[in-house]
Formats: sequence, structure tokens, C-alpha cells
Amino acid sequence: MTKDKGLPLTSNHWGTYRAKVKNGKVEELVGWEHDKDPSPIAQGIVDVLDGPTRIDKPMVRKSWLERGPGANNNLRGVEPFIAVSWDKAEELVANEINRVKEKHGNSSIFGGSYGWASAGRFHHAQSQLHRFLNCVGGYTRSKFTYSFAAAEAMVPHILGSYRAYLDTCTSWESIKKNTEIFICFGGVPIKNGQISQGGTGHHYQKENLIESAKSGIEFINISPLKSDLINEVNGEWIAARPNTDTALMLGLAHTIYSEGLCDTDFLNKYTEGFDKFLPYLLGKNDGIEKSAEWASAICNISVSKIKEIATKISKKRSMISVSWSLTRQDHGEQPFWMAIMLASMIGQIGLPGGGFGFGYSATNFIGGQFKVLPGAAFPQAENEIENFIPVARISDLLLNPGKKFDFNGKSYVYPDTKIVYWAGGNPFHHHQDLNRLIKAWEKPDTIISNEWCWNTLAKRSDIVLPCTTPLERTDIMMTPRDPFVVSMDKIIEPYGQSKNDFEIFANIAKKMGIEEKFTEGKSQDDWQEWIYKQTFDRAAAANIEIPKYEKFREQKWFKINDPTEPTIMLKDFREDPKKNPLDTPSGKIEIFSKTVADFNYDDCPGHPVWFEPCEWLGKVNKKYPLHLISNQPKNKLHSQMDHGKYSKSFKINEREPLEINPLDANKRNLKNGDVVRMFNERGSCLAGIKITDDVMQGVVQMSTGAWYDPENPSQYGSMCKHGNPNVLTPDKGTSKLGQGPIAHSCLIEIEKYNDKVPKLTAFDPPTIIRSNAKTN
Ligand SMILES: Nc1nc2c(c(=O)[nH]1)N[C@H]1C(S)=C(S)[C@@H](COP(=O)(O)OP(=O)(O)OC[C@H]3O[C@@H](n4cnc5c(=O)[nH]c(N)nc54)[C@H](O)[C@@H]3O)O[C@H]1N2
Ligand SMILES: Nc1nc2c(c(=O)[nH]1)N[C@H]1C(S)=C(S)[C@@H](COP(=O)(O)OP(=O)(O)OC[C@H]3O[C@@H](n4cnc5c(=O)[nH]c(N)nc54)[C@H](O)[C@@H]3O)O[C@H]1N2
Ligand SMILES: [Mo]
Repeated sequence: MTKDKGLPLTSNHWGTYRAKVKNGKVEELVGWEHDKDPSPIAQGIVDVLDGPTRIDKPMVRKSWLERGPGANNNLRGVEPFIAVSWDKAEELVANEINRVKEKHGNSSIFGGSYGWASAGRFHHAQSQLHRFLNCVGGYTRSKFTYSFAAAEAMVPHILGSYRAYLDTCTSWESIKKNTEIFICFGGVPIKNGQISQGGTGHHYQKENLIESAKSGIEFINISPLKSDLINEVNGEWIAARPNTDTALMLGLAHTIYSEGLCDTDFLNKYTEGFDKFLPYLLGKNDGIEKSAEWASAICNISVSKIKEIATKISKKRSMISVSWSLTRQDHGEQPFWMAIMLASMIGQIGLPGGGFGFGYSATNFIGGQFKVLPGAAFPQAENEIENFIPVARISDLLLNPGKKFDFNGKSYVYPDTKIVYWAGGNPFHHHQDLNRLIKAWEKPDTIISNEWCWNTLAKRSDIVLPCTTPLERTDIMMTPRDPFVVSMDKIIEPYGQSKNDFEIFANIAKKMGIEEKFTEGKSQDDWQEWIYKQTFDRAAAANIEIPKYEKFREQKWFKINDPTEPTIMLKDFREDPKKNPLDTPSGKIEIFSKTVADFNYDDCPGHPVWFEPCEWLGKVNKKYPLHLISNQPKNKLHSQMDHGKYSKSFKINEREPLEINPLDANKRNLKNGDVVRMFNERGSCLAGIKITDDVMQGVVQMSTGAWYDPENPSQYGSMCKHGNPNVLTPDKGTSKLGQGPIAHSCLIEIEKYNDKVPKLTAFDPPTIIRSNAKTN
């Protein structure tokens, strides 16, 4: 790849690129000169910056425009849109927000708007929306993320914080020099390392993995997919049944304890409550010893292998890595708790290259070694409304106004939602059991979204406001997880009449008489300068020298020097637990948490336990015998740019690929390239078959991200023609504690699709009625 220094710069969650532009059109994005391993994902946007999938004007659903809020909600995603002027659209949104505010109160506005949006510091869609909604009196928000909600609720009870340790995972530099065994539950799939939230200047996950293997580290990949670890590292693949990691770790813990390999000094000095966990491990109360034999029957891994791993990891310097995906399953609180427990028994927490890590599997930045730039953000102002939902309870919220729900030790009530406003996320990508969501989606009077392309969210909204892409605006790439700071150029003009999210909200605010409150009299450029100058002052206070604003814009980027000392998670705590206690009630690692025990939840007791997931291969299910793993896509970020050439080039017969083991394919008479129907009680979708030994028997893998494409959009439960796995996944909370999503606990069946394969319509825009004199 040529480096093309001097061409305009842009950043996104998948890297930093220089743009080749001709006649006002982006021709190519090339990884910039500082990235040794640029991600090809960026190419996905080049061919869809214009064309039919791009939204060029504000649009309003026909019945809503003609008859007002709540009219024919069942026709969302079915009936045509009418193109309107910005003036008209702003007025409609302003009036509707005022109506709902006055009649129902601000808690009836759901502005959670979960999603990844794009990477620039200022044009961050959620921050813009949240500030705007706070200026109008507040909104019902969402708490935590789809990525690891169960851990966000649980780990603070065990370690005092989750985020603090997520961002300080032991760095690759420490691993390369010290680790002997790297055992990774969920692997370290390099497909995921292409991404770094908020942007990155250089990709280093693959290089570090390969160097780690070269330095002699033994990798053990515990995963349903062999491909979760690249062949170059020569790891051992252990295909445990999905969702049984907690049982496997209990079997390891039992062996370590019974063979006298347990580091009791560590447990005594640094942890609390091992004595309350031990009876469970030894089966003193329930009569079931959590032995290697017991674990073997659950995980389908041999007893000798479990014992071998237990001995190995306790005698050598070991890093226990747990992928974030382990939290996105039924009882997803348990695997992280149990991993911390296991690492405590080995006693290497806080030592170089030892202990545990949350998700070397997940993104580029985990394992990075960088100084944190205390960057400022666009201020969101105060939310006066206290109502919230755990992020993945969106269908429950819409379906059950007034109903009580449990969450992390307390009980709350779902408010009655009249407006849903989404900017920068795609619930028809991220949420489970889409057919249930579609029912729930009919409830609110009004659904508004800011989007740039005609994806399902846009198609199923009442008012769609067209926004720009990062290539059409200036911004600053700056995150606490990357040493590079990049001045993002406006590379092309905004498409059609699209506007930046800031402009969209400033104009609506103007119609509502609160423009000054929202903008504080600052333009977009003023705000970017303000954010940078705030950061400059904070950096100076932290003794980090960065260029002045004007200089930064001129020189385009800078890099903060990487610290020379490797990061070692919990090093300070290990060195002096009295001086550096954890933020837990005991100041120690809480193997038993009295706080959690006192919640009295039947699905989450006071120490880690194995619970059978609601759906898994250990419970014989003749109707749906295959476990579906819907993991992150290698060729895009979630649903973003699924309509681009790059993602499309991976489809099989225009359908999302489904990987299957040869034995399972033979049983169903399937060949490579066949189109199949995947189904269970919740829904069905088509997929294209790829047969591979890389997937364990009994498991099938289909990445997330294919745009939902119902065969008959007006029929509830209609088959998705394209391959969105979330028509199949269950919509249930991990437990009363975390209420996280459980996409990875999903059983299905597949069969060859013998009918004529229907035409794909996922990327077709809706019917649009233009030039309506009355509305323009
Ligand atoms: N089955 C299954 N489901 C899953 C998962 C799984 O493992 N399995 N993983 C879950 C996880 S971890 C996550 S994080 C979620 C991800 O779910 P999301 O983050 O909701 O998915 P994205 O496709 O990234 O959605 C971002 C949206 O923002 C829009 N956008 C981009 N830039 C801008 C902008 O500047 N302004 C505005 N207004 N919009 C913009 C994009 O067009 C896109 O529609 O999915 C979850 N869902
Ligand atoms: N290219 C690309 N990279 C991404 C993203 C993307 O959309 N595209 N999304 C980003 C986001 S938002 C997130 S949250 C992270 C997510 O990071 P992860 O959660 O780590 O990503 P996944 O790919 O969902 O899961 C990793 C692997 O876990 C394995 N797995 C699933 N269930 C089990 C199980 O029960 N036990 C074991 N042992 N293994 C299991 C699967 O085989 C899967 O490939 O990825 C980020 N990186
Ligand atoms: Mo995520």
C-alpha cells in the first residue's frame, strides 16, 4: 500500500487513512504512513458515499406526516416516505418533542441511542443527541454496553471497578517478556483487532501475537472456532462446548486445589471470601464436587486435558484472557468472576505477564502501552430525568410501561415511551430477537433517527434526518486509548442536503427557542477548538506536552510518547495492598461478595457458580441441535458499510456466510455455496454455506452485521432473506444483576433452502415520494 503523505487525513474506529480524491469523489482510502497493518474495512465506505443507499433529504413516513404521531405504526418499514424540507422536518421534530414533554413528561422520551456511531471527538452522535435532549429537559437513558454489560455490573463488586482494569490490561511488552502460557477463552481473533473504539493511529495486535509466539509463549485457544487464533502462533485448539467456560474454570480450580497447587498466601493476603467459595467447589452443600470429571461432562473436554492445563497454568507464568463474548451469554456475569477467581488461586495477579486480562480478543488497544491523554469531550449537560434501562432491555421498555425490573441490587420501573430518538446506533443490528423488537417498535408514537444510509433503523423510523459521514466534516481523532491525535479533514462536500448531527440539533433547538442553550453561541469550529484547548490545559496539568491548537491543525497529527515501563495490571495493589487497596468493601479481590449475596438473586449468588444456560449443547434439543455463534464480523464494524463493495465481496449467493463443520453439513446434505434456512421458534433467515473444519461439531458461526431484510415487511415474523442472526437470538437478561444481552446462547436448526432464492432487497431504499408542494 502506498503511503501518500500529504493527502487529506481521516480517522475512524478502524484506523487512520489518507484519501485519494478525484473530481470531488473519494477514490480510495490508504492506510497512513504510521500504520504497519492498516485494516481493509475502510474501503467499505468508498462506493456508498453517494448513490441510492444514501439519504439525501429529510424524510417522513407517509401516515405520520398525513395523520400525525401514532398513525399506522404497524406500517413502519412498509409504507413510503415523503421527502420534506429541512425547515418542515425541524418544525415537526420540535413540535413533537414539545407535545410529548408537556403531555407525558420527559421520561417518555427514550434517548438511550446505544451504538458505535463514528470516531471523531466532536461529531459523536450520541453526545450530540444527549446534550440536545438534556437542553430540552432530559430523557430516559440506557446504562452500560452490549459489549459486556454483565461485566460492567459485576466486576466492580469484585475489583472495585471494571473500566479501570479494562484500560490497564497487562501490555504485550510485559507478556512477551514474561508469560509462558497464554490461555485465551474466546481466542484472540485478529479480525477484532482491526477495531479500536474512538480510532487508532496504528494496529499492533497481530504483530504482538506473532512476536509473543516467537518468544516461546504457548497459546491455548479455548473456543468453538479454531480461527479465533491465527495459525502463525501454533496454539492448541480446545473446542469446549460454547457457554461452558465457567464449568471448565471450576474444573481447573478444583484440580489446582486438590493437587495442592493453590497459592494460599496470595488468597489470604489479597482476596476475601475463598472460604465461602470452597464448600461450593468441593460440593459440601450440593453434593456435587466441581471436579475435572464433573467439568469434563459439561464441556466435553477430556479429564486428562483439564488436569494437564490446571497443572501447567499453576506451575508456569500464565495469562488468563477472557473474551468479551463470554459476557454476552446467559449468566454472563460468571465467566469473568470465575476467571478472576482462577487467577487468584494461581497467585500471579500483579506480576509481569501473569494474572488475567479482559479481552485481548476484542480490540486493538487492549494490551497496548500508552500514556492516557486527559482529553476533553463535548459537554453533555445534566440529565434531569432519572429513568434508565439496562441497555439491552429496549424491547421490555417499549412493551411493558409501568412494569418493575430488577437491576444490580435495586428495583426500577419502565416509563411509558412516546418518542424514541436514535442517532449513531442501529437497534436492528444490535438487539436480540428482532421479531420481538419489531412488535415493541410499534408502541411509541414517534421514532426519529439521524442516519446517513437507508439501513433498517432509517427505514423503520417516522422522521429520518440525513447526516454526514466523517469524510464530510472536520474533527479531531483523540481517545484515551491511543497515543495518536489526528486532525481529521473535510475531504468531500456533504452528500445531498445532509447535515452534521450538531447542525441538525442546533436547528431543532432554534425552533424550540433553546438554540443558545445548545450551542452556547459557538460554531462547530469553535467547539472543536474549545475541546482541544481544554485538552491542552488538562495535558499541561498532567505534564504532557502537546502542540498549540493552530500548530496542531497545521501539522495534522502528533503522537504522545509511549511509556517505557510495561503496564502490569494490579501491580500497585500487589506491591502494597494496604496502601493501594481496591475500591471494594474489603479493599481486596472479592471472591465472595456480601453485597452481591445480599441482593438475594436466585440467578446470581455471592460467589461464582456454574448455571446451565437457557440454550446450550448440553441440554439435548432434537428440534434445534446446533449452537449459533454470532460473533463480530471480520469485514466491517457491526452493520456499518454492509452495503459497501468490500462487505458484499464476502457474501455467498448474496447471503451472509454461515460456517459449519463437515459432519454437520453431511448430515444435512449441504455443499459449499448452498443457500440454507436457519430457524428456531423466534425466527428464520437465509445464509450461504461455507464448510470448514475450523468450526467445532455442533456449532455454526454467522457473524453479525447483515442488514435485516424481511421477505414480507408487513408480516410479523417474516423470514430475513439476507442473514441477520438476531432474528434467531434470545432477548433475555444475563441475570437480575447485569441484565446484559445473551446473543451467544442460541440454538437453531438449518436446512437446505429448496425454493427459488428470493431477490435481496436489504440495500434497496424505501419508496420515496418527492416534490410534494404542500410539505416542501
Ligand atoms: N447476535 C449478536 N448481536 C450483537 C452482538 C453479538 O456479538 N451478537 N454484539 C453486540 C455488540 S458488542 C455491539 S457493540 C452492538 C453494536 O451495535 P451498533 O453500535 O448499534 O451497530 P453499528 O452498526 O455500529 O451502528 C452504528 C450506526 O451509527 C450510524 N452512524 C455512523 N456514523 C454516524 C454519524 O456520524 N451520525 C449518526 N447520526 N449516525 C452515524 C451507522 O450508519 C450505524 O447505523 O451489537 C451487539 N449485537
Ligand atoms: N472486525 C470487527 N472487529 C470488532 C467489531 C466488529 O464489528 N468488527 N466489534 C467490536 C466490538 S463492539 C466488540 S464488543 C468486540 C467484541 O469482542 P469479542 O466479544 O471478543 O468478539 P466476538 O468476535 O464476538 O467473540 C470472540 C470469540 O469468542 C468465541 N466465543 C463465543 N462464545 C463463546 C463461548 O461461550 N466460549 C468461548 N470460549 N468462546 C466463545 C467466538 O468463537 C468468537 O469468535 O469486538 C470489536 N471488534
Ligand atoms: Mo461491542
